[in-house]
Amino acid sequence: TTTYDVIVIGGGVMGSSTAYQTAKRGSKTLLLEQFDFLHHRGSSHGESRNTRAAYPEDYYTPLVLESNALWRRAEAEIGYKVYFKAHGHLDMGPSESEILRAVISTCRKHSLSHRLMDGPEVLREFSGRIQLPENWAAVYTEHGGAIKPTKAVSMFQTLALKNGAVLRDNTEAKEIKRGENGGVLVVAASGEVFSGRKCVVTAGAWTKKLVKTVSGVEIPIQPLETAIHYWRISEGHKGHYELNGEAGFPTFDDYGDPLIYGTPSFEFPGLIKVTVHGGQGCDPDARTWGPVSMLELREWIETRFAGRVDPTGPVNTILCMYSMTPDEDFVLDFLGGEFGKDLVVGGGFSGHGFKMAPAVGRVLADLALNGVTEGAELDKFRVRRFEGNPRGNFKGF
Ligand code: PYC
Repeated sequence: TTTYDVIVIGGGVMGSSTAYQTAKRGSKTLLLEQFDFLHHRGSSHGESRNTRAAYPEDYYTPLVLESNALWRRAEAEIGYKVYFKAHGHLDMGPSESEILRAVISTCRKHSLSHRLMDGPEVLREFSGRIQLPENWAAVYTEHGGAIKPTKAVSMFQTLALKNGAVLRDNTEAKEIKRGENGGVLVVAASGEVFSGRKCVVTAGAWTKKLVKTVSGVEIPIQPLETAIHYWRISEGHKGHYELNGEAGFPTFDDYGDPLIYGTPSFEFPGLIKVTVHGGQGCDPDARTWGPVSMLELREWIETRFAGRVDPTGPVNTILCMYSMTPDEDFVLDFLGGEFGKDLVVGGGFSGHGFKMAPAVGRVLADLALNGVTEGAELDKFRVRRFEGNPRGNFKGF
């Protein structure tokens, strides 16, 4: 039987990017997905994911900047685009807030050119389309854009395949065990057994369940059901108000409570994405698919867009899942225990990881193939940072 160099479990964006990386380096790679490839039950489907480099947590910025270059490289290899630039990115928050200070400090640390603007400046810069509350300010950087998620996953899978990877969907990993001569054995629900020297688990909202089943280790990665809402842009005197990238509209994060974020209008003409960060705790195998509250969004839209977006209700909604950790930082680490360095976990992307998938794939491939990596502050991403507090202190979900 074949022994793979690397078996990647989970064919969402992180697993597909990892499989692309390992296959491109000449490693015999198997990518397993429990459902159909490009399914809509996880966190990697839909029309857009934001990118931004000016993170309050400065250790994400290098991963974003590296990913921006890697998105371009993968696009060149496949021959189509998945990354679309907006007119920069705007972070809004109370003028004296810790979070805006942190964003500015990140910009300085990583030499990102940025502009701090007060309310009237924001109104002028964005032609009266964004209105801040009193005593609020905003930080503008050029690094804003959106990635087409389903297309991006398909791109990585195709590139992995072109580089010799084997891709299997509708193959659920039920068990991961030690092989007799080292390495790992992955047992599928069908009973089929796959042998690998290394294994990478990138199972998204199923990561906690799978890791617990195979090792007893409970990583506090809480699946959340979330909804991404699209709102109708009102008619201006020349048709729809232009809230797209070409007309100078940014991606944005509003650091109020709750955190509200969105993209310019480019995916569905005449609609703009405005949505809330977070969601409701769920079992990924028993979801409610239920209604999600959006009261706070209506009021936000009414005031922030100065009447240019219809606040009555979203006209389109896409359901999705988060894999939330208590500190909203990722998990990129060896599982340890009996698996030592042979089982790597990439999970807990907490609703903000997609943009970094190329760098995450690079890091997970490094860990699996070389046992070490650089360019990522792994101390922030350790499995064991939750020890002694296995349920974590979730930030309010
Ligand atoms: O990925 O930029 C992001 C984001 C912001 C809020 C939720 N996700």
